[in-house]
Amino acid sequence: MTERLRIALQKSGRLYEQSLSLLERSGLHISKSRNRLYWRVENLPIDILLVRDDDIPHFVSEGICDIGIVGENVFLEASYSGLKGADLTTTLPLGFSHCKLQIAVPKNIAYEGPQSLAGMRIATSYPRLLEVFLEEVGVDAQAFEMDGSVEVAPRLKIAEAICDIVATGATLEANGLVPVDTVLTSQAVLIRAQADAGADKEAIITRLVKRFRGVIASEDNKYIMMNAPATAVDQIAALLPGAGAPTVIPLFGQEGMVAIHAVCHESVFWETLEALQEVGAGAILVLPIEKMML
Ligand code: PRT
Ligand code: ZN
Repeated sequence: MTERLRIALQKSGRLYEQSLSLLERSGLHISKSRNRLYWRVENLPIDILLVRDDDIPHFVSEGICDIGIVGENVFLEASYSGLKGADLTTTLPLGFSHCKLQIAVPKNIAYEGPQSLAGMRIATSYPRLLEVFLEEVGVDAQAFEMDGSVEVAPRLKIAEAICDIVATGATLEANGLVPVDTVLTSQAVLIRAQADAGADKEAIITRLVKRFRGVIASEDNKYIMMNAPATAVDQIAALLPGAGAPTVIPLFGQEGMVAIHAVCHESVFWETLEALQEVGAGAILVLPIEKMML
């Protein structure tokens, strides 16, 4: 019997919905029992464990799960802090939950580079990542660990600066703080142990990673079609964002006119469509791509 692969997912929170959606769009039929700890995949030998995101690196390191989806920030902090079991590695960046781990100081502080942090206490939930950063820039400052509400630390005089996750920047602004340095740029990643998981599990991991890549690629890619005079093909090909050689097909009954089809590997903006129209393209359609196998 094939050994079942175990995936660790965040139980609830910022990663949950997109992690689940990635699995479902990769063709996993998940039987979502009321028990929100453990779900079974019906059509593949996979089980899903729903846990707090901070537990995910530890579960994978200790072999309770084979792979996991977690923010790179949490993965690296856990790795730097020392894992009890196997060393881990990132297999694939997943393209969601983008954020930055940034150092921020009160607006009124004159910041002239990392040396301005010398002697400061910096509140953070990521002390190891902060210490590595401080070491790299050669600044002697103290990481002060807090579990949450890091952004209030300067106001409460607990610390002079903070090092926290920033997405839109609204939390910093609401607390009179400005970002001054970036410790890490992060997104959700797929993690696994560096060691071989055995033939059965390796085969299913390889299949999953291939499907994940396909789902991620299909999000960034669009299929574009239009009609145009044959004389405009070169100009049109040059305008298509991130497209390979387009397919050019003669239009029946319309001398000198062709249909042009292409897959664009980047976003297609309105400005591109306007530019295409200016060089003679008409009936332009931009379609989403449901699946890709690269
Ligand atoms: O309960 P559990 O422990 O599983 O979840 P959690 O509360 O520890 O984590 P969660 O769900 O908040 O975040 C999971 C992951 O999402 C993080 O580890 C990051 O990789 C990623 N992520 C993306 C974020 C944010 N965006 C984010 N904005 N994590 C946290 N924030 C917080 C940040 O701490 C700060 O308080 O949002 C605030 C800043 O947001 P802006 O938009 O005001 O800048
Ligand atoms: Zn957490």
